[in-house]
Amino acid sequence: MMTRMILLLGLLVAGGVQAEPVKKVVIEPVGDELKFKQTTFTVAPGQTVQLIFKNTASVMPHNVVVLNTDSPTVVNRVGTAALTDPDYVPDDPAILAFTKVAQPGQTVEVTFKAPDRPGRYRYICTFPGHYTLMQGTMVVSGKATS
Ligand SMILES: [Cu+2]
Repeated sequence: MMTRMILLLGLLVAGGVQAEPVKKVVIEPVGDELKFKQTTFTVAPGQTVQLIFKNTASVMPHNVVVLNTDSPTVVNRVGTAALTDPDYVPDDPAILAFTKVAQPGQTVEVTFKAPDRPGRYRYICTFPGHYTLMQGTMVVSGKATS
């Protein structure tokens, strides 16, 4: 009993340093449409993000590619380059993080550190033909977690 209490106390102390060290975000598509159901989510500057993409579609493969910008020019550049890339994720310095392509029914995930700079960051699906419609915004705001 005593040991258990000490252990619990230790966990509380360790957990008290950061309120929410990891932000878990779950994203799904809207049926078989070229749309994310979650078109926005908010994280703290520098926060660790665990992004889970559940492909609930019945025929469409999708992925999630998070960019370090909200620029439509960059969205076009990455989306266009993805068309000819074997994995549909081009080598581009604007890509902050990406999941693998999830086939219908598959779940994929990626863990990454959010930018330190508050702002709006676009995420897109780079499966061919999807990026112009399949987009969302990661908002970085508030107090840094570290
Ligand atoms: Cu898609």
